[in-house]
Amino acid sequence: MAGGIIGGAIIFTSGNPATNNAANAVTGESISNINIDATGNQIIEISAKGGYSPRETLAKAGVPTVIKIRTNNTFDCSSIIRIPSMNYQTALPTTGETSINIPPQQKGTVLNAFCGMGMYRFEIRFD
Ligand SMILES: [Cu+2]
Repeated sequence: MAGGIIGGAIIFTSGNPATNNAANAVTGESISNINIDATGNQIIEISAKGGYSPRETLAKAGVPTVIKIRTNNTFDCSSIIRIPSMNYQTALPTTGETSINIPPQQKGTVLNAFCGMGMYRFEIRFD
């Protein structure tokens, strides 16, 4: 038997694995953490556990946006989210989903979010 996936690891062949624009090495499909819901909201999914993933998201400017943050047995400080430019801070549930509504952003805006202590972060670029 040649090749295959060992231990279920996904290896990215191109791009920065921290971004939402990486390609799946097996299927070649692009992986995106953005969906548009029935009402036209842009939904951005971020997971929080020992940091945030993906750390960089390229999103659409000018549309109402919801950041959905998923926790799953998250006991570290990434369970506290701060978005200083929006004066936003919240404590996420240990396991669950938290939605943060973001008004339409201007092209070029970069939204930075941090953990409670400021050591983990993620950013969303609106273009
Ligand atoms: Cu922290």
